[in-house]
Amino acid sequence: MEETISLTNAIKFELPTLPYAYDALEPFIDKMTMEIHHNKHHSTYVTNLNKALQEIKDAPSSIEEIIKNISRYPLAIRNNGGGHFNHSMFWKLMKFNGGGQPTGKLSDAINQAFGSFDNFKSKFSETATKHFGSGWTWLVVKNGKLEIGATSNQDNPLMDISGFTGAPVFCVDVWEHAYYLKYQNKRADYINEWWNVVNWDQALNNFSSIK
Ligand code: MN3
Repeated sequence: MEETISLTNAIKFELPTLPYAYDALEPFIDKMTMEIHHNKHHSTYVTNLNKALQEIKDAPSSIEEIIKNISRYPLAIRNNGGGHFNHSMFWKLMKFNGGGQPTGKLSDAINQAFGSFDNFKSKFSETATKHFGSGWTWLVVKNGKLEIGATSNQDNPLMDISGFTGAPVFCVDVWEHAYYLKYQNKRADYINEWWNVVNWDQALNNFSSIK
């Protein structure tokens, strides 16, 4: 008897609405980059994640469950699930009239771990600028301490196969698709301008929700 895999059993993800207009991050991140990044790149990760999940017999209940147990899944789910998870986090970490500095407990923790906000900022920028190829730069909590690190492709520090692990507070996308239209090969310039759109309230929310 042929085994029937119910496709309705598979969890289906949707492209989240951007929490601001495509031109809200101008002039630091241009409207066309945001449109293509959200409506083409992120959208394709969601489509391909849903497609890949149809092959999975025991449907996972959430994206977090998939990410944390990623070694059990095929590469298509690692790439597209990571893509969906990372971008969903990244959009919220930017806003119109962003920038400035972190506040509250996050500010204290950054000062404690890196000496000052400026030290943190230059170390984070350096990691993001020097990361070879496509990937992400992260601020994470690991063993109760803040750490900066990078992952390649769409890997996330919560993934059980990641070379850099921790609970993410904050991230920046350093794939060329995130900046090439406006900044071409000048990733350092993109990072430098990107600080102007950071949503520190959201970073504090993320930090506060880590147990
Ligand atoms: Mn991207």
